[in-house]
Amino acid sequence: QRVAVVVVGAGPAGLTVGNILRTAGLDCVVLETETREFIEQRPRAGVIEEWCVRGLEKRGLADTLLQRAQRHTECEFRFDGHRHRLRYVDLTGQHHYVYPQPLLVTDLVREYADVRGGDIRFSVRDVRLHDLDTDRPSVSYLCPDTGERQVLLCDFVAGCDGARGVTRAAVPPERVRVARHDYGIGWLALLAEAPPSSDCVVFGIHPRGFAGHMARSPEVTRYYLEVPPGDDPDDWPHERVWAELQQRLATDAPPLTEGRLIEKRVLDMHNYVVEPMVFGRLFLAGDAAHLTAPIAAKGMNLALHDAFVLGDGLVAYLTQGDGTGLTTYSEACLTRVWDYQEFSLWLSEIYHGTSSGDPYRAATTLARLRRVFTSPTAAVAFAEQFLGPRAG
Ligand code: RFL
Repeated sequence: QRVAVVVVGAGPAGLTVGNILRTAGLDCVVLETETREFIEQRPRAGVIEEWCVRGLEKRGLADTLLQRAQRHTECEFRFDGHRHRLRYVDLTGQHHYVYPQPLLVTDLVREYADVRGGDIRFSVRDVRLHDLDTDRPSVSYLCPDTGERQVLLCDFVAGCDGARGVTRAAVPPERVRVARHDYGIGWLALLAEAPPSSDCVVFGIHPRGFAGHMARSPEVTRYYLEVPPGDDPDDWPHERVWAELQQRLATDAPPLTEGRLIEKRVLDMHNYVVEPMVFGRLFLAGDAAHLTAPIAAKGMNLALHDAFVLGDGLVAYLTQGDGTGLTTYSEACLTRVWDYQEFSLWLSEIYHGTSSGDPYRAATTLARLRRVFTSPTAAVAFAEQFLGPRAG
């Protein structure tokens, strides 16, 4: 079988590329190792920036999101036992949308497969990429029903298979530079069956470690606790989790509303960036090309930015022979990727400096944080990075 583009991975990046290609009437196949049910329920991101929502809207992909997402206009830092609110909407005119990633994936799958008639193959096994540095690349995989190897000939491959996929590994090591950063800390990522305990995102900066509170829906709240990297989630039973959250987020605010923990996993916080994001006919997008630990809630936003640039670039080339978008793809994406990487690093020091055990780092962290609440210029600088580029 021959198609214009094979998209590997049905996450936010791959599904957005697929949708953009289908709108232009181009043939593509999306390959996904998991089932549809699984990807429509996998909990992850929730915070989407305004420019990103506008990008989805422009491509006809935000109807349900705009009906159902919550709009957030401020955030709260808790330190020194007090609450400090930052109304970022007043500083930037922008707000955050909160819309759980599984809902966005559900919308994107439905639009791609059920509305735009796109070809998507779930539960595929052993995906392999071939002849990427020729103009006749191909992708093969084992069919889940028959176990036979299927081959898809194509013009381009979009590598959108996330941090643990295979496409990044198909690039010869001498053709890329991989820059890595390990924060040396872990986060216990939790989902609680409990209504949010605040009307906005809350960051607890505490000598015992960072704690975060993020609404996901009226019934479900995401929490984070800084823990030693590699900690075992089983060492964090219900009582210990809630005692630690109550302590690290304690102020004059009412105690947190507790609930059953429906997800509990330890993330070892690290970042990487692959440069360039292109090898021959393979274009990497999203977490396959760069990872940002969820410190600043940027990963899915970057994945969608890549997808917009890549989808538009592929359409321009395949329908009009205009290769500009593909030639500048890597550079256009990496500028934003590095900007967000730097902000994550900056924010990480605020979150984790106080609990580092180093009194010098702890005191400079608090100085940095106080500056955001005493200098209007510092507040605007923070808000601009936190919200991302102005929506066009
Ligand atoms: P995904 O979402 O990982 O999708 C990749 C897809 O590829 C499939 N796959 C394969 N398919 C075919 N062949 C193979 N060999 C394959 N190997 C894997 C996978 O099953 C999957 O379906 O990557 P994509 O599209 O690049 O999207 C990236 C985002 O998912 C990620 O950056 C965000 O979840 C990061 N993130 C957040 N980002 C935000 O912008 N805002 C947030 O609030 C936010 N919160 C988070 C987060 C990530 C978290 N975790 C779990 C690390 C919170 C958490 C806890």
